[in-house]
Amino acid sequence: MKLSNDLIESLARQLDDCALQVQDTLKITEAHPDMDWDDAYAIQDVLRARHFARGARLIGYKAGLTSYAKMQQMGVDTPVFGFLLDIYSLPDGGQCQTGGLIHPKVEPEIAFVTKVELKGPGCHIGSVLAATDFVIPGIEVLDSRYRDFKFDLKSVIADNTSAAYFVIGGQPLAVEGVDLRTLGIVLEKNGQPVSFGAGAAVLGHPAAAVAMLANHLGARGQSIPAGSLILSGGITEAVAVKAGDNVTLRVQGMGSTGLRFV
Ligand code: 0L1
Ligand code: MG
Repeated sequence: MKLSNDLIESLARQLDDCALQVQDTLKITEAHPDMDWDDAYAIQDVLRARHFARGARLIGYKAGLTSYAKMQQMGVDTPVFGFLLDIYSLPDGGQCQTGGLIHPKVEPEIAFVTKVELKGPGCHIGSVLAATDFVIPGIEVLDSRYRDFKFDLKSVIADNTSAAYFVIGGQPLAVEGVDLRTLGIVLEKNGQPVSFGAGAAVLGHPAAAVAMLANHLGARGQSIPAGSLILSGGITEAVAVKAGDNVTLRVQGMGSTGLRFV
């Protein structure tokens, strides 16, 4: 680690304040170019502890930047991982308040719900499928705290990978009943299809992203508990939204989920 504990605390507070005050900031590596991966995840850990102190609860994890479309969109070359809290969850078909967000975007995802603990190292697609209770369509609402979504990997990890909200809905399916690689998706904004894709866009198989997450956590002495919700990453690039927009994700054989931005 390159940063002091005090600096890690202060950077987490800076990012937390940005979210609470709906203000953006420059990516933190501008001022701290020497920070390393452990520093980035340590800042994320402090951010999570600040949420816990306010009463939020951990409900799962997310993998981000897991598709080549997203990596290309954001100019990076490797996935990142973050946490999901109960306060990020929105009701299916419900409202998302844009007043509390800086510059929201949405992305279509396959969400996994686990039935047994997943602990790396050594997790692979097979272990993830064996540990999955069901998969379900999900839309993640991203809101980077960085100006114009301009960040590098360490900055975005510290910022909990731009997590803001998510919705899941439609038809949950057991993984035995679905080939997640060929699963087709359509994301609609205001009734118009705006992006299309298939599950294989996420690292060849969305379960590969969950395996990477389990191995990442395992390297830090952590695991994915049974009953966790995991967002496996955007299948397409993210789409900007504003108040007045309606967004629907349709997933082949799994129905749809959606949000209204107000
Ligand atoms: O879930 C994601 O893929 C987000 C990772 C962070 C990058 C972004 O804000 O788009
Ligand atoms: Mg995502």
